[in-house]
Amino acid sequence: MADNKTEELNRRAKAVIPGGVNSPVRSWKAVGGVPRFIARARGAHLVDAEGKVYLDYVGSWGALILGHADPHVVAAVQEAAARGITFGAPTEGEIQLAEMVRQRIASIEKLRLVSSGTEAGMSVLRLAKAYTKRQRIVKFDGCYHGHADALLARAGSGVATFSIPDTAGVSEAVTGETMVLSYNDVDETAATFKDHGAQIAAVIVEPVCGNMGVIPPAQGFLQTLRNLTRDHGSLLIFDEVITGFRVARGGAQEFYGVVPDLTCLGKILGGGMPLGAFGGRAEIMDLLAPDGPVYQAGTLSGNPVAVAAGIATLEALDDNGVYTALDQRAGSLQRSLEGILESYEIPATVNRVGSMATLFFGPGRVANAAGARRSDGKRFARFFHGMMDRGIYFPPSPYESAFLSLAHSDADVEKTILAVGDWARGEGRG
Ligand code: KE4
Repeated sequence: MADNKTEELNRRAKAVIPGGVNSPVRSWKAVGGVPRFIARARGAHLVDAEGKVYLDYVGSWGALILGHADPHVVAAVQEAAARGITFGAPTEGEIQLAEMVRQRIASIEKLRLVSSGTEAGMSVLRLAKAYTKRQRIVKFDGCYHGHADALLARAGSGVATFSIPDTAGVSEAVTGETMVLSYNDVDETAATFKDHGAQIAAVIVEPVCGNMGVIPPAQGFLQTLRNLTRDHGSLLIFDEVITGFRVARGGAQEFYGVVPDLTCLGKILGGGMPLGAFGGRAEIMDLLAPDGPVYQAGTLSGNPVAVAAGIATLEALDDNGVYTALDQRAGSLQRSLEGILESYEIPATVNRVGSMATLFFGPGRVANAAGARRSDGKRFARFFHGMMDRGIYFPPSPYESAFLSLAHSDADVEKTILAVGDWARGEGRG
């Protein structure tokens, strides 16, 4: 239960901020209860306004692969800020970060820095439509690419492949050119291209879905998207806002060996500061203003303080073995949790790619959005609060990824395993 300081902050917040939060998932609406207000954090731990300490598996939704307040990142931010916070003019740091991204992700010959993943997704679609001179976009149910209007769409009813708005305030005129298919459904995607391929500007996909919980791509799914888009003159866009620099140094495209035409980046790219990017082949990117006809802009795009945080973060990820270490520690946690839950006869499955994972409660595997929606949200809510009571902060939604950082220790993993066992003992008694 939240104490009165948290209740008081929540009351004040709701008086001046819609829902008391600046992004809906922070409201704990999916799990109930009162969200904690965070006062400070370091490494793998958060401290809330009551002074309570939590082991953090949210990591600011995946941005903090180094952990909170990493000393090198903080120092880089402080030094950059002391030189000036924003200039509205080009800086050498923006070049350095762009060169570092290109060195890690070879498909990105040129990139444009923006201030969020939403801006990256919105801008990359405009660019893809201009390049192909087509308007139709394919996305997948359960994948999230930020809140640009055309992307807030869900599959239409019946055989209709054209989507309907998934939010108030957006008209069918806006989502009417967006086709929403089922993630990992190769046959449906092939059939859609057979009937509509000549009108499809691009497919945008999370190469590892992180927004319906973690759903890895089925064997061959990404390669099929690559083949279909190439065969029909469409562009393949990997939304690597989560997976970029998370699942491998070169992102999911390195991990799976499938190369898109365009890529969206965010989160880790900025080390937790507001930074996103989109990039790809120069012949496509050169369509952007000022040289090309596709307008895209931003007052704080490539902000020097955010860029400094990003450079420090990517440099820290160059240490040999960081991805192996993350994968091994996350794998150990996954096997332990699956074993504990099975021993208490609590049906559950952990979907994991590297250091991003989701615990789904319920029988069977989860391979798409429909499967994720069938999972037991009530049991997840009990799990979430059971972990909070034991000082462990999981994402407050069954449709999000948990993240392990380089700041998580073996002792942190052991504490988590013991806490889950303690919770499962009580839960297992029903
Ligand atoms: P932002 O506009 O929130 O920086 O990025 C949008 C975005 C784009 N693409 C992917 C794959 C994403 O996961 C996101 C944002 N992720 C969510 C959580 N899954 C951010 C948390 C929030 O909305 O508060």
